[in-house]
Amino acid sequence: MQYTYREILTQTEAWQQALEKVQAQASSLQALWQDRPFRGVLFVGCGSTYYLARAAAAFFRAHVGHMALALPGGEVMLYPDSAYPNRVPGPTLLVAISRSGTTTETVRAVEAFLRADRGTVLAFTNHPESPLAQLAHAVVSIEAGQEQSVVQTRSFASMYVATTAWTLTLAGKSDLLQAMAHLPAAGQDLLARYEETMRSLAGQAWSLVFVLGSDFRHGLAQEIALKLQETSLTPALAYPFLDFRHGPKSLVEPGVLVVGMLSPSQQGWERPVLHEAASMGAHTLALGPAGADVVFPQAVPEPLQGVLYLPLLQLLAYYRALAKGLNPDRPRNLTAVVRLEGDG
Ligand code: F1P
Repeated sequence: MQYTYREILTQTEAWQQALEKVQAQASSLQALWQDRPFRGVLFVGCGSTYYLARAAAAFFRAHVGHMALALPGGEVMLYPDSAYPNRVPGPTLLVAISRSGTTTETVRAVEAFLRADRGTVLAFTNHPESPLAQLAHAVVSIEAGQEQSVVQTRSFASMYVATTAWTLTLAGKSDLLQAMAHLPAAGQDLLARYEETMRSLAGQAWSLVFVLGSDFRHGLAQEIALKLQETSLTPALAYPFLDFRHGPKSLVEPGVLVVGMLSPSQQGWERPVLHEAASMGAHTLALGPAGADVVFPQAVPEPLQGVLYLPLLQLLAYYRALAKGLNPDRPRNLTAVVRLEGDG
């Protein structure tokens, strides 16, 4: 046992490789984007990598300034006409995200997209020899993100860093790109400073965990909720901060934990949501700006902070599993890859 733990603790090495890989491919990735007048950008993944796709699509909209959608692989496989409408003139860029590069829905969605000649496929994966990598026009593969754990930890973070660096490369934001070099050290520093905080928080029997995050952080919040579900069998739900008030807060009571992935720029709106949850009896954990329970290095600009939320909240799920006598390396009912029958 313990490979999940080791993979969480060493993930900043995979972040570093993600940065190096994107940098090495920068000119070809820019050429791929400039090569065709893409009318649509569609991010696709399954489970964890669907949530990554949602976070990456929001970040892409904000920094490249182009509309972008994220959908689960199964939806694109079954409903292509609503995924990439055939009356939208012009090619679509399909960004396929998959740790294994083998998940049936993602691979079949890409195959159908290519058969219909609807555009270009860019893959982000940890396995360069995978079926997805063979199908794509271009591949960013972060082998250092490969893992033995069934649930995604360093793989997810490595691909998230890669999509972030790719987006900033297309956007020509070299200042932010250069600042990404500080992320691995910042991640290691946070793990050293706050692992114990996560372990003690995980010792409490939470009946339900809310993970709140907005903009690109919402996809990351959904991923953390999934980590808590998969790893520790804890009921967990993710919402954008302000939407939490529109119904979900009715579930708040003592024994509920509310995790807030605060944004420096909008914390003035977000912190009151946490205060309101606390007034209803919830325990809260705030991450990010100065004054939060977990404080990020202020030197890391807000757009780059997304990956910094992951290691500690992955540890929260990991330690919650241990506290419940579960084995994080063998999550109930799960396999590392979902292969559908008749899938070759
Ligand atoms: C995605 C997946 C997720 C699941 C778990 C294991 O596979 O199966 O659906 O939540 O994290 O990975 P992949 O397409 O990213 O390999």
